[in-house]
Amino acid sequence: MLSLLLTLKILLFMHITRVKHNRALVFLISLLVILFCYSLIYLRNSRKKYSLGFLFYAAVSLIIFVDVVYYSYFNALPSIRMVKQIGQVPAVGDSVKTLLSFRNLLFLLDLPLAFLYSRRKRSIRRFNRYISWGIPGGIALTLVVSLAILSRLGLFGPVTNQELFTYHAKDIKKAIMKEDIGDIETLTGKDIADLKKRSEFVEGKYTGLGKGKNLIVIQVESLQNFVINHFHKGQEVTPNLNRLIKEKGSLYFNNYYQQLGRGNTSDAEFVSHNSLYPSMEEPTYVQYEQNTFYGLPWILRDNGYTAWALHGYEKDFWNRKRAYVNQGFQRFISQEDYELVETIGFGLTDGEFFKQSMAYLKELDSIDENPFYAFMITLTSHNPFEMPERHQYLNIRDEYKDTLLGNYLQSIHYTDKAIGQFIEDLKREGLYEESVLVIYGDHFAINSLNENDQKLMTQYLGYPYDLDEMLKVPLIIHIPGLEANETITRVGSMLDFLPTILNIMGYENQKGIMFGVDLINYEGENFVAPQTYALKGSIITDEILLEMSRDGIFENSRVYNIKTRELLNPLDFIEEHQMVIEEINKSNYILKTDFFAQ
Ligand code: GP9
Ligand code: MN
Repeated sequence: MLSLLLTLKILLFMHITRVKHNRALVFLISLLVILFCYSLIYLRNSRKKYSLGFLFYAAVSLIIFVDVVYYSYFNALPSIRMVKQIGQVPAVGDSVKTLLSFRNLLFLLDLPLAFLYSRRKRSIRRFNRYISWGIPGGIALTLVVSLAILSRLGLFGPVTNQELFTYHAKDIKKAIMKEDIGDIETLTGKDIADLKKRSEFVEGKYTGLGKGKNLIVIQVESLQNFVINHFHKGQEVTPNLNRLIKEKGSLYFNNYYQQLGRGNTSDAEFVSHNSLYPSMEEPTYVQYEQNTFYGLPWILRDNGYTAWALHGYEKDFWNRKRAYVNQGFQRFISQEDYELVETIGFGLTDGEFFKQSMAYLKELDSIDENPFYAFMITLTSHNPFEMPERHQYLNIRDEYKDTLLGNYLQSIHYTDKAIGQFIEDLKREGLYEESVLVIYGDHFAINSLNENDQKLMTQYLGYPYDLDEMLKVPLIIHIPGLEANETITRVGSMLDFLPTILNIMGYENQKGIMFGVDLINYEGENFVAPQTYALKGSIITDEILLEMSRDGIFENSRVYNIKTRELLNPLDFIEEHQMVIEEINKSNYILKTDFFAQ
């Protein structure tokens, strides 16, 4: 009975995690594992077998539940290494709640009934040794032979990437094998020279205009690019950002992508500061907390700056407090340094965060004669974007009221207002003209891989809401004293932030290796290599988006022309696909070997 229910749950799991290719084989492997475990349990001659049967059922149900909840947000299955991050779940409680759809909860709801069922009184049937060992043995053999055949057919990876039991078994094995140094053996001298050449400092447009100025970077929670210059019912959603973009001295990058791994928001920070790919095993701030880095805070410090980070939430979230030491921050102003006079969702509101941060910026400014680097992370516009009425300033169209989109527009509008006020305050304090001001979004707000949201957004925007629109965040750099105003349309990502901002600030990266390029002065072609939402091997260029197939078979990938939406043949892009995998592997090698410590 329980084995039958579990089989149904597997089918639902396959549906939710969108197993598209080799469905029958994926199902077969799951079925064999279930049959094996249940025959092993039920063909025993012990009274305990019913409790054991229930325990197995409950454990697998729980694993599937965690998988589908994780999948609903990240569009990937979780890694066992993420268990360490479990402590963060209460903090993101509201966001998790939105993922607890009835469909996801189904996996747990029947457990009490299953428990009662397993406690029923029944007579124990006796099995002889041949049956109680022979049947599970036979199934195990079939399973092993099936896996061997799959491997022969080159289908082992494609099936086990999608199949519940083997995915987790592979993941656990990987987590245990500590000596794993990634997918490449070494970085050759040529690799290093090529990387350095690509991100080298060249005198060009806007070079050094920020030299001697402060740098204030605001990383905005869930700020997506589509809200820029966007009107809802005649109301400007982000009037303050739009005004900043139009100002003299502003550069607006409108084809700029998020670049995240397992660390979400904290990876936006990590990648922007270090120009390295984030880890897909654990949040980089956790896994590589102790590594030596040489990113933006360090480089600025080596040029006399003092570097502080400011964020109105708990200092340990995403392991920030500990990771910031090796990232190069000298002080972290966190929740405990603010008065929690007004909170929404996670904690301190952006309005209060900016208001109270001004005193800290002044303190930072007064440390010495040298300029400072302030890295500020906002919080309020976090999923599920529910704002109290007093902060709902937009009049939302009826059909979008209380939808994720309607709520998001309200909350990002609120954050824009808070930023507008902060800019006014910077002007009043005389800091605006003395500082290069950078604003960018950390990641998307609305998931295009969720069918309902995708439909809602496509209908709302009037064009297909696909991965490209979802993964795009705005980057705005304001350079005081610059007469020009420019919108930079070439493709780029957070990986390119460090070389780009260093060139503007006029400081070279003397020691590091950067995987990004200077988006203003680099003359070659650029690309984006996502690993989350679109799996490793995916690539976005100025022309196309290649979404790597979830089963790992390249031919099953989807490629489309970003402008015309025309579908293209993936085989025409195999070189690009291999190149991005190499790039990521090289970057992983840097992290795994603690390269900058040598
Ligand atoms: C919390 C914040 C949110 O400090 O940065 O992180 P997220 O849930 O968006 O990754
Ligand atoms: Mn975030």
